[in-house]
Amino acid sequence: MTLKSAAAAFALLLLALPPVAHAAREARVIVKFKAGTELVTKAALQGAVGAARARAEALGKRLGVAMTTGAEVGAREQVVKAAGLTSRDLAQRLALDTDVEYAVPDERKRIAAAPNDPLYGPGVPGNGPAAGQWYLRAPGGGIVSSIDVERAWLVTGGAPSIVVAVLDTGVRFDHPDLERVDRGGNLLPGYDLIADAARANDGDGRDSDASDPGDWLTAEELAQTGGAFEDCEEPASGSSWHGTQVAGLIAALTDNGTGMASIGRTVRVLPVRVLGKCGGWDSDIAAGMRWAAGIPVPGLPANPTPARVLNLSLGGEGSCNFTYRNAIAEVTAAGAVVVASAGNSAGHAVGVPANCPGAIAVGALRHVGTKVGFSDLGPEVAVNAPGGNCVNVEPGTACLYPILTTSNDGTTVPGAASYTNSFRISVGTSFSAPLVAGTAALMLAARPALTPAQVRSFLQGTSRFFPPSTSNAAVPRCTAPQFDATGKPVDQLECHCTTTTCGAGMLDAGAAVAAAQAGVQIADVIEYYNVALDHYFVTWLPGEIAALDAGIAIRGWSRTGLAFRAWTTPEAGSAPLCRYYIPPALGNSHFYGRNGSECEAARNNHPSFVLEEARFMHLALPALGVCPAGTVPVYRVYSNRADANHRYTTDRAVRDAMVARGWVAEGEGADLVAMCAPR
Ligand SMILES: [Ca+2]
Ligand SMILES: [Ca+2]
Ligand SMILES: [Ca+2]
Repeated sequence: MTLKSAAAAFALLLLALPPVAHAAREARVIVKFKAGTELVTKAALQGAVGAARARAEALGKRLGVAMTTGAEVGAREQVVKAAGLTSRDLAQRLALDTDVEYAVPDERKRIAAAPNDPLYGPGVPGNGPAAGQWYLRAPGGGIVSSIDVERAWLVTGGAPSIVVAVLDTGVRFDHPDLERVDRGGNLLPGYDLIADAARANDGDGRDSDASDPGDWLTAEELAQTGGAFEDCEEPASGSSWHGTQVAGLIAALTDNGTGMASIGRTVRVLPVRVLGKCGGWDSDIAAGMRWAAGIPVPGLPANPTPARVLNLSLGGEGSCNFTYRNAIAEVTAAGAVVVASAGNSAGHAVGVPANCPGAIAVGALRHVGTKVGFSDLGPEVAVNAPGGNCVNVEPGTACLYPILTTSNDGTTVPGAASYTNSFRISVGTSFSAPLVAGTAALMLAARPALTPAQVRSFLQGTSRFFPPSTSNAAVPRCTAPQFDATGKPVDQLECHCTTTTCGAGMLDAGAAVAAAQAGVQIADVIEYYNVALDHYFVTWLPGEIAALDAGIAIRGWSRTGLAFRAWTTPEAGSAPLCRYYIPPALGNSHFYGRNGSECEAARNNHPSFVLEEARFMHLALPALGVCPAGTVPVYRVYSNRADANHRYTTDRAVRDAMVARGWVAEGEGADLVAMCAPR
């Protein structure tokens, strides 16, 4: 090629590139290479250290883009960078290459603490919240959403073998209510995954010191042309000590006569530092997730203490990408539970990575059990837990229900160890997620063999009902995330939670850990018939069965000879059935709601129905009328009379005979299947 034609080709290449909004911006893309291609095989000859660079350079040469390598994310998965085009454009071009499995923009995630709006604003230090650690105690005294951890502690006080990874800003190892394991504390060494030294704020890239040096941002840093934070969208702020705050809720030293108590008591926290100044990159977060779960990440030493639970109190807007999908699938397969905060955009859609398949997305409740204004919501939410709310919102007045936790006094570099309080508050889905992560750790301490799917199911299947929408007419019911005419998300502040917007219910740590200890239990559900009433009734409760059989306390019932099986603890894939008593005027009968929405409808539309059991038993639900493997259809027929009665049976012929008598089959699909019972 002559000099002249080289110049012409260069000019063409420049013209071919799309215009860029910000010349200084560098494209960052996470790329995963296909296995066994010539490009990958050749690059592997450069050894463990050189392979990523060789892959980036070879692919860049092929595309005519000067590409450099960034951090490694997983096997054949890495960051690549290039100047002069956007991450989106670079990802699109890379995705077209035949050697590339996928390429997605590497985006920033930020801490999910509540926004620093004036309503949540800071005040003067020195005063604790009116109700201390209200969020941990048994509900009562007008506090509805607290998680009843003392009941969980009757089962277990945790175990040092259960490790919870806190993927966050690092941690202050010098907090006397946390402390390193070798000094009698609950903090493992962990790792610092932040590859970018400016963002890391500790003078270097990835390293073995996960301590939090502070993540403050100055107006000067943000304004500096060509500086590391030129494209940062966050405002100037002091250091957050966010990782220390999250870690305290999970594993602050408890019963030590100092400071606060934690949920996990003796479980251990693995600090995995992925957030620094102006948040953190997806690439560092995904690499940190793998490392936390004990999955090898190129360039990092093996994790000697793999975590069973990963807490991600972080997120950003958008949909789940391949990087998070893969990372969550891999860590779940390795046996780790992924808990993520739903986000704090005032009722917009759940953020990423909480909206990814397999993540347990946690929204936030006020102390009275309604959705707190800042919390996001939607069908991806698994369960809700307290996230802190102030009630008093005048400047300078005490916040009544913050989530008190360990922190640090430093506004930039670390200062004295401290606790958040009514004036330096912690509120946000950042703090509801670790309440779930800590509960999951206790569940695993009670029964280490639980799978991630079982942990999710037990958390959901033992959660308490949200308060009925009739409890405060001034508060609207939550709806699915809304958008205005221009497609912009609409805020949805305090609202009455539903099972389609805030998950299965309110976290009940006591019930979840008790169920985990019991493990998967199955009982026979026995059917009875009362001739005088022409009513059917089913139960698995041994005391009730004995009373019905004796016919003394409860008269007139005899066994039909039919029975089916049901889970009495929330096995993975099952849905809880509520049990309502319909009073004499409306039927003198019992009704078993087959999922959250039927139970919700019963309590919102029929205030005279008496809730006897929120989670009476657990059955699987059919998908388009088809029951999952290992289960058999349960049919439900309704008498269609004033004395409303239902019959539940696994016998299709019995169902058809009832329909012939004028009863109505209630179910889905061609066969009208209502539920599915274990074989
Ligand atoms: Ca570092
Ligand atoms: Ca470090
Ligand atoms: Ca303590």
